[in-house]
Amino acid sequence: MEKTFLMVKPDGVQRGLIGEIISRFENKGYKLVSGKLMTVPRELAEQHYAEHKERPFFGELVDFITSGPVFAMIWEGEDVITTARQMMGKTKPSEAAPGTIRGDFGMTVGKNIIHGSDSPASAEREISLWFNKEEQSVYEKTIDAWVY
Ligand code: 3AN
Repeated sequence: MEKTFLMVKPDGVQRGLIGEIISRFENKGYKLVSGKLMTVPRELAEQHYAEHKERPFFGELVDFITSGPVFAMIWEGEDVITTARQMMGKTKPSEAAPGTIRGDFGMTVGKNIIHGSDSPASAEREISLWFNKEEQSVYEKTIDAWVY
């Protein structure tokens, strides 16, 4: 079964949106495999956003993600990588459709509430960057028989 890495960013944590965001993915039928509230070390933030190293907003991005606790998560389910991105909405909240997380709660591109892996390769990379092997262990969820 496919897994993805999702993270409630510091703005989402401060605004009390962790529960709302978890509910959306739980209600859809996905399984929360792991989750932790943590302050992000600068080195981890730089590794996480390595692909944006040359972008003008890289420093701002790292400053923001290390500015307060985030809620890092692993979610599992059929096509969860693509579907979670759809549920998050476009990067720019002004382009994110109503009904999506960014469409409903986001106001700026910098503070856009949530991060989600954008491909199977980045999901694999980000899950192993943020969680050790023990934290990645999956459990049975009986409701799955009614979801699939
Ligand atoms: P997404 O998070 O939707 O995958 P990316 O990968 O294009 O978007 O950008 C990574 C992060 O960089 C975004 N979540 C956003 O917070 C930030 N970002 C993107 N563009 C800008 C920008 N022009 N100014 C400031 N931050 C930006």
